Formats: sequence, C-alpha cells, structure tokens
Amino acid sequence: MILNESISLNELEDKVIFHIDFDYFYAQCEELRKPELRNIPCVVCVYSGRDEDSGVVSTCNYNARKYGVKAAMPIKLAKSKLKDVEAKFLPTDMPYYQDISRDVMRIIQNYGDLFEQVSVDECYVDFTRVTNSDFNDAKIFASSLQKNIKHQSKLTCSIGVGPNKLISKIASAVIKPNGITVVSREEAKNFISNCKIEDIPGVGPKTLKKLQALGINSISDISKNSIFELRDVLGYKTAAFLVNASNAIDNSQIKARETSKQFGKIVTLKKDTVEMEQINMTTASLCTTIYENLSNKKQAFKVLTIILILENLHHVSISRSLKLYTASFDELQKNSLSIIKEMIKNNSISIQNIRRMGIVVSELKDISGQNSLLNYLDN
Ligand code: DGT
Ligand code: CA
Ligand code: CA
Repeated sequence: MILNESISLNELEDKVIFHIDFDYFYAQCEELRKPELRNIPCVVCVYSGRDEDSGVVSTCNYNARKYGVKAAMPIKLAKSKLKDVEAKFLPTDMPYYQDISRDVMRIIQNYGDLFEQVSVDECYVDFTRVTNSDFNDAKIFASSLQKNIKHQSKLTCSIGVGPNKLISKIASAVIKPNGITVVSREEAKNFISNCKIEDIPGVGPKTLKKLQALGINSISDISKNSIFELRDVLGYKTAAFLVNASNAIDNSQIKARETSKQFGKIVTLKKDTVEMEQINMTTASLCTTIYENLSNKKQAFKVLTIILILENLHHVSISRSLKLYTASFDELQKNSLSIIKEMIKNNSISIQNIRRMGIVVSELKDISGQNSLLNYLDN
C-alpha cells in the first residue's frame, strides 16, 4: 500500500473520496478472454447442480440486461427471456475473477493516499491531496483515472466522487457502465435528498418497513427527525447512521489494509516542476523511506514502479522488473532515477510539470535469513 504522508489525512476535513465499481464484473472478465461475447448477451451463472438449469444468475453483460436478465434471477427465467437470441451462459470462475481483481486493484492503489477494497470489484480511494480538495479537479482526475484503468486492464468501471464514502458509493451507481458522477460538498445534501431510502447502503426491507410505520417515506423525511426520535424503533446505531446519512454526513474512515505484496510512497512536490534538482531530492527522500521499510521488514524487491501525476492531472506509470532481487539503497535510487528520466524524456511529460511523484516496490522476498541485508545481491 501507499504509505501516508507525514500529515495525517484525518486532519484534512475537506475530503475527496472516490468509489470505484467495475461494470458487470464477472461477465466483463469473461469478455476479456472471449471477446466474441461482447456482441451477444452473456450470462454468468451459479449452477446448483440439482438439474441442468437449476441455479441463479450471478451477473450478466449489458447486452443481456436489455432483455431484463439480472443478478439473482433463476437461470431458467433468464433462458426464457433470451430464448430467441444467440446468448452465452457460463459458470462462474472465481479464481480467474480474483486474479483480475488483484491486478486491477493494484493499479488503483498506486495512485491514492488511502485505499480500501470492499469487494472483488469495488474500492474506495482517498484522492484529497491529488485533487487539492477541489471537485473540479476531481472530475478531470476521475476521467483520467478511468482511462488509465481501461488502458492497463481493458476493463471499464464506474466512478463516484463525493466528500465521504457514503456519497461516493451512491454516486458510482448513478451513471453506469463507464460513468463518472461527481457530487461536491455543496451538492451532497441536495443529492442525497433526491435518492430513495433504499439507495443508502445497508438499508433493507426490514428498516424500510419500520420507517414506513413511522410515516417516513423519503430521505428528506428522515432528515426532519432527530436520532432520539428514531432510536426506540431502529436502535441507536441505525438511527444515528440514517439521520447522518439523510444529511449527507458519513464519518466512516477508509480502512487501509496493509498488503505484504507491495509498498511505496507518493508525495506532492513543493511546486509543479520538471527541474532535475527538485526531482533528485524528491527521489532521494522517497527512496530513503522505502529503504527504511525494506530494512525493517527484512525484504528485497524485484519490481519497481514509478508513478507521476502531472499538472493537468494525467498520470503516467512505468514498472520495471530488475534482473535480480535487491535491498540496496543505491540500486533503488539509481533505477528510480533512470526510469523517471526516461519518463521525462517522453515528449508528453516534458511539456507538463510534475505535481506528484510516487515510488512503489513489489515482488517482495523475505531475506531475514541473509547474513547481511546490505550486501544482499547488491550488484
Ligand atoms: P454492475 O456493477 O451493475 O455493472 O454489475 P456487477 O455485475 O459488477 O454487479 P455488482 O457490482 O453488484 O457485483 C459484482 C460481482 O458480484 C458480479 O459481477 C457478480 C457478483 N454478484 C453480484 N450480485 C450477485 C448475486 O445476486 N448473486 C451472485 N451469486 N453473485 C452476485
Ligand atoms: Ca460492479
Ligand atoms: Ca460491486
């Protein structure tokens, strides 16, 4: 994961949170390996095995959705809806989807400050810093990120941007597939007031019924109540969550989980620049932090990734696999600089100043048994 910068993100109130959800995920993964499926309805099924068509639809592509097929529908019903068209029904292949999920989440987590994966196909990322808390910049950045993800993974996703997790999560479902919905801090209250109660994640039929019994039928209705008025019926926790949600307030934090597979750091330069002096200094500082981490964890790395976010908020990243594992500071710095220079030489960057720079090491190997960490394959 990306390590935090020295100021804790909690100190920044004006957060910009992205919720990224991949479109028709299992079915899109199937299209990736069988491109001919793109042009026909494709339905991914969980077969129960009782008889040939028993089981339910797990998901389907948007071609199939046009015929009314959707998740959790009995396979027999889905087949009847598609009886007159050429369509493909496939069983789920979880290991394959998980592989794709891992690769694509790795791409995303490289760019943000805090990253939390919440399911196989969705995650939250804190982009407060990269966007300077500016929702206009967030819109540009979301579009660039979406293109970048598509370019690297060949998958489309829908992105919701908001001042907290709740708003970004609801926003990501507004325009799908391949959509972007940005809800600024100022727009959040109005946005949520126009949503249905059941759009709030976690609200199920039971809660809806209880609210209806109180004469509460909309999010605006909820916001007119206090937590104390609702807690007897809903319990304090749900009442507090819903009253806050109805006012577009959500204080839940992004729970960044440490992954042992990679780590790194991304920082904002003092000013947007391509001056080598500034870049050398930043590289040295990033490499020092990463080197300290490698030393503490007694690990060597083999793959080095440089991430540059440019002043127009476009990003470029290059990964290079070294010939050997290394835990050497000099190797880390030398290779980082050589990749960065290569990236700057590239025309599109030389005319664009760099705003943020990140270095990530991956393909880590435990070397705690080695006699000397410093000398480990240090050549
Ligand atoms: P989307 O996001 O509306 O474009 O479509 P999906 O398919 O990505 O839907 P999502 O994000 O709710 O779920 C992600 C994956 O989880 C989906 O590709 C398949 C699986 N999944 C979703 N709903 C169900 C379900 O009701 N039953 C089963 N077995 N799997 C499901
Ligand atoms: Ca999805
Ligand atoms: Ca999802």
